Amino acid sequence: MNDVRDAIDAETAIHYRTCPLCEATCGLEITMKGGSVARIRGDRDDVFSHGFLCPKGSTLKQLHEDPDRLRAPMIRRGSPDDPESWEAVSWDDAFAEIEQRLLTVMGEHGRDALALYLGNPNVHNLGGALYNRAVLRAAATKNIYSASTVDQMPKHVSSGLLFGSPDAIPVPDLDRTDHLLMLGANPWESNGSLCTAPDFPGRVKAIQERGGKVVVVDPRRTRTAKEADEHLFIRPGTDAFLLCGLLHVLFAEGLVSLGDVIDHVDAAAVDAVRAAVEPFTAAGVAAVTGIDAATIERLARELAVAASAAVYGRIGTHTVAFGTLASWAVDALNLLTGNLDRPGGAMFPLAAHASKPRPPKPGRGFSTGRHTSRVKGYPEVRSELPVATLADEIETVGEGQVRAVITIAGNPVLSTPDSGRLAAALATLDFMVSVDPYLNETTRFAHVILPPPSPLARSHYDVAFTTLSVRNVANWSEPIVDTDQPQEHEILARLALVLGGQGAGADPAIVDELLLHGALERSQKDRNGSARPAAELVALLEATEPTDRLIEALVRCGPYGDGFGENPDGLNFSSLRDNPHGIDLGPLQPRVPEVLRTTSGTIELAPPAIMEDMRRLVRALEELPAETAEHAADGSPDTTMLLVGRRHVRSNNSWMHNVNVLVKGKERCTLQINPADASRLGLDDGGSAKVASSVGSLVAVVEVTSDVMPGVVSLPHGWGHAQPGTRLSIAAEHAGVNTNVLTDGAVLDPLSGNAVLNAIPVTLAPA
Ligand SMILES: Nc1nc2c(c(=O)[nH]1)N[C@H]1C(S)=C(S)[C@@H](COP(=O)(O)OP(=O)(O)OC[C@H]3O[C@@H](n4cnc5c(=O)[nH]c(N)nc54)[C@H](O)[C@@H]3O)O[C@H]1N2
Ligand SMILES: Nc1nc2c(c(=O)[nH]1)N[C@H]1C(S)=C(S)[C@@H](COP(=O)(O)OP(=O)(O)OC[C@H]3O[C@@H](n4cnc5c(=O)[nH]c(N)nc54)[C@H](O)[C@@H]3O)O[C@H]1N2
Ligand code: SF4
Ligand SMILES: [Mo]
Repeated sequence: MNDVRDAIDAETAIHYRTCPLCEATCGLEITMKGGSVARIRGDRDDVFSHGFLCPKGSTLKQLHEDPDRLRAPMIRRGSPDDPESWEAVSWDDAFAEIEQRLLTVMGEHGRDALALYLGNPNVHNLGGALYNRAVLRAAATKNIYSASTVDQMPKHVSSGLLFGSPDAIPVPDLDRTDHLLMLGANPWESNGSLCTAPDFPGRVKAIQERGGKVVVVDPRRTRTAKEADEHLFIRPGTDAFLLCGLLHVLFAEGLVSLGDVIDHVDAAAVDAVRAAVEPFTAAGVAAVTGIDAATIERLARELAVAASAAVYGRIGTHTVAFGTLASWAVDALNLLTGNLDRPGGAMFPLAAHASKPRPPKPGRGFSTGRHTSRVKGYPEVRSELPVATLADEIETVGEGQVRAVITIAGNPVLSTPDSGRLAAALATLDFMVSVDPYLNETTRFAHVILPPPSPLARSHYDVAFTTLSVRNVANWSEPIVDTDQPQEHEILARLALVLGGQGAGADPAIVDELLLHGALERSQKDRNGSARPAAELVALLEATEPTDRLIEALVRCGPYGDGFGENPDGLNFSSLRDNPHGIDLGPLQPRVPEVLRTTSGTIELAPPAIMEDMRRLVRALEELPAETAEHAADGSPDTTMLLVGRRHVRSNNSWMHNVNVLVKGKERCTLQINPADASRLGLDDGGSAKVASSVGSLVAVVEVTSDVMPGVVSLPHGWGHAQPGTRLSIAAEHAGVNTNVLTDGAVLDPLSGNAVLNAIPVTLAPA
C-alpha cells in the first residue's frame, strides 16, 4: 500500500508558469500527477500576482484535455458546412498541400492575392509573438490584417504621434496613484488591458484604502463601476467630447501644469491644444455626453488637484468613431495635469527584453499611409490595413483581389464587423490556411488547419504584456507536458519558408537563425566601435529551444541584462530559469525624454493629424445634441438604441466557450436593456428581441436590468457558435448570437482604421 502511495508521490510535480489567457499574466501553480494536471491554483509566490487567479486560469487543464482540440493537421475535402469533410494528415503532407495550392494562387494572381489575419492569442504566445514577423516578411503582401484594428490601434496611433513610437504606451501607475479616472474599461471582468496588473481589482481597492478616489465612466453600471467611488453613465461614443471638455476646463480655470516633462513639450503645442479644445465648453459637452456641466467641471478640478492622478481609457473609448482622438485626449489630460511620466501618474514600462535605453536624440517619428487599401483607399497603419475592409478586398473583382487567406490565432468570423459578409466572402476563396487549435466559425472555411500544441506544452515569456505592465517584471516558464505536435514557432517557420519559396521541405532552423542573428545585430547597432559580432554572442547562449534562445538574447542585451558578461550581475537565462515565480524589477521609472522617438525629440502634444481630426469632433459637437433633441421631440416611441459590448470574467473573446466549467449555468449572451426602455418597447425579461442595424439583424434573449443606461443596449461579442461544420461540442450547446453581424464595416475611426464596435444604432422589436 505504502509503495503505491510512494510511487504516486514520486510522480507528483509542481510547476509554476504564467497564465497566457489574458493580459493580467497571473502566476499559476500547476500540480501534475502521473503525467496529467491534478490541480491549478494561483502561485502565492509569484512576484507580481501574489496568488491572484480568475476562473479562467485553472481551465488550462480543460483546454489541454479538450477532445475537440485538434492534435493533427487537417485537410478539408468537402463543404465547410460538413464536419466530416476533414481528413487528418501528416505535417509534411499538410505543408506540401499548402505549398502547391498557395503558390499557385500567388503565382497566378500576385503577392497581394494573399491576405493574412493575425488574431489576439498571437500576443499571448511566444511562437506568434516572435515568429509572425518572419511569416509577414516572407508573404510580402500588403494585405496584412489583425485584431489590432478591432481593438487598440487608436492607442498605437496616438502614441506614435505624441511620442514617436506606437509602442510607447503610458500605463496608469495603479499602485501609487491617488486618483484614477477610468473610461470604457471593466477590469473586474477583463482583468485589464493596455495595463497589465494581476489582481487589477485589488489594486483599485488599494487606491481607495489609501484615501484615493476612483471614478468610472461607462454606459453600464459594471462591477468595476459598482466598486468605484463615483460612476457616471455616458452616452456611448462620446468619450472624446468628455475628455476635450475636461481639457477645456483645465485651460479655462488655469489648472494646466506640465510637471517634470515641461522641458520636453513645445509651448506652442500647448497653445494649439488650448485653441483646439476651445469649443468644448462644459455645457456643450454635457448636451452630447449626458454628463452635466457641473460634474464635468468638478472632474477636471479633481484631476488637477489630486496629489497624483491617472486617466485610463480602454475598449469603450477606443472602438468608437473618435477612438484616436479619445486616446490622444487621455494622454493629453495626463500630461497637462502634470501626471505624465511621474510616479502615481501614467508611466512608460521598461521590459527586460526591450532595447536598452539610449541617450535622448530625435527619432524617425511616426507616419501612416505608406500604401492604401485597394478597394476603399484606407491608409496603412503600422503596415496593416483595417480588418473591417477585408471582405471588400475578397469580394471586389480586379487586379490585386484577395484570393487566399491565412489566419493565425484568429476568429474574424465572430470578432470583426459585418461578419456575416466576411463569412460569405471566406467561402469564395481559392485557398485558406488556419494556424489554430480549433475547427471553429472561421477555420471551417480553411482548406488546411495547422494546430499548435496546448499552452502547457510550450515555454512562455510575456513579450507583449511586460511592455504594458504596472511593475517591471520578467518571468519565463518552461513547458510542463510533452507533445508530438511541432511547436507553434516551427509551424510558423515552415509557413514562412513555403511563402518565401524555399519549399515545404526546408529546414525551419533557417528561420531560427535569421531571427536570432537579426535580434543580436539590432542589439549591437548603437554600440559602434564596441559592437560584438552576433556569432560570438550566439555561441554564449544557454537556452536550447529557438524561442527561448531569442528571449535569452534579448534579455541579456536588454536594460537589466548581463550584456553577455559585461554586467555580470545582470539577467541571463539561468536567472530566468532559476526564478519560476518571476523576477521583480521594481516600480516604473520616469523615461522622458529617453523614450521619445519623434523627429523633434520632444513630446508632440498637438500633432497635425490630431488637430485636423478635431475639426470632425467639433462638427459632431454641433450636430449631436440636435439629433438627440429630434428623437425626443418626435413623440412616437423611439425604437433606436445604441448598442455597446461587454465582457464577462468567465469568457475570453470567442474561443473559450468550449470549456464546460466556464459556460455552464446562466445564459450569458443576453441583450441587456433598461426597464424603462423594455416596457416602452414591449420587451420582457427572458423573452426575445429582434435587433436590427444598418447591416444585419439577429434575435437575442432579453435581460432587463437597470445596470444599463436608458437608450443603450448591450450584447457581448464572441458568441454565435451555432454554425455548421465546426467541432466545438460544448460551445454549440451554448451558442449565443454573433453581435458582429450588427457592426458596420464601413464606419471606421479614420486615423487608425479601427472598427467601430460600440455606439452602434440599432432598432428593437419583440421577436
Ligand atoms: N463587437 C465586438 N467585437 C470585438 C470586440 C468587442 O469588444 N466587441 N473586441 C475585439 C477585441 S479587443 C479583440 S482582441 C478581438 C479578438 O479577435 P480574434 O483574435 O479574431 O478572436 P479570438 O476570439 O481571440 O480568437 C482567437 C483564435 O485563436 C485560436 N487560438 C487560441 N489559442 C491559440 C494559440 O495558442 N495559437 C493559435 N495559433 N491559435 C490559438 C482560437 O481557437 C481562436 O480561433 O475581438 C474583437 N471583436
Ligand atoms: N474575461 C475576459 N477578459 C478579457 C477578454 C474577454 O473577452 N473576457 N478580452 C481581453 C481583450 S482581447 C481585451 S482587448 C480586454 C478589454 O478590456 P476592457 O477594455 O476592460 O474591456 P470590456 O470589459 O469590454 O470593457 C469595456 C467597457 O466599455 C464600456 N463601453 C462601451 N461603449 C462605451 C463608450 O462609448 N464609452 C465608455 N466610456 N464606455 C463604453 C462597456 O460597457 C464596457 O464596460 O479584455 C481582455 N480580457
Ligand atoms: S486574470 Fe487572466 S491571466 Fe489571470 S488567471 Fe485569469 S485569465 Fe489567467
Ligand atoms: Mo483585445
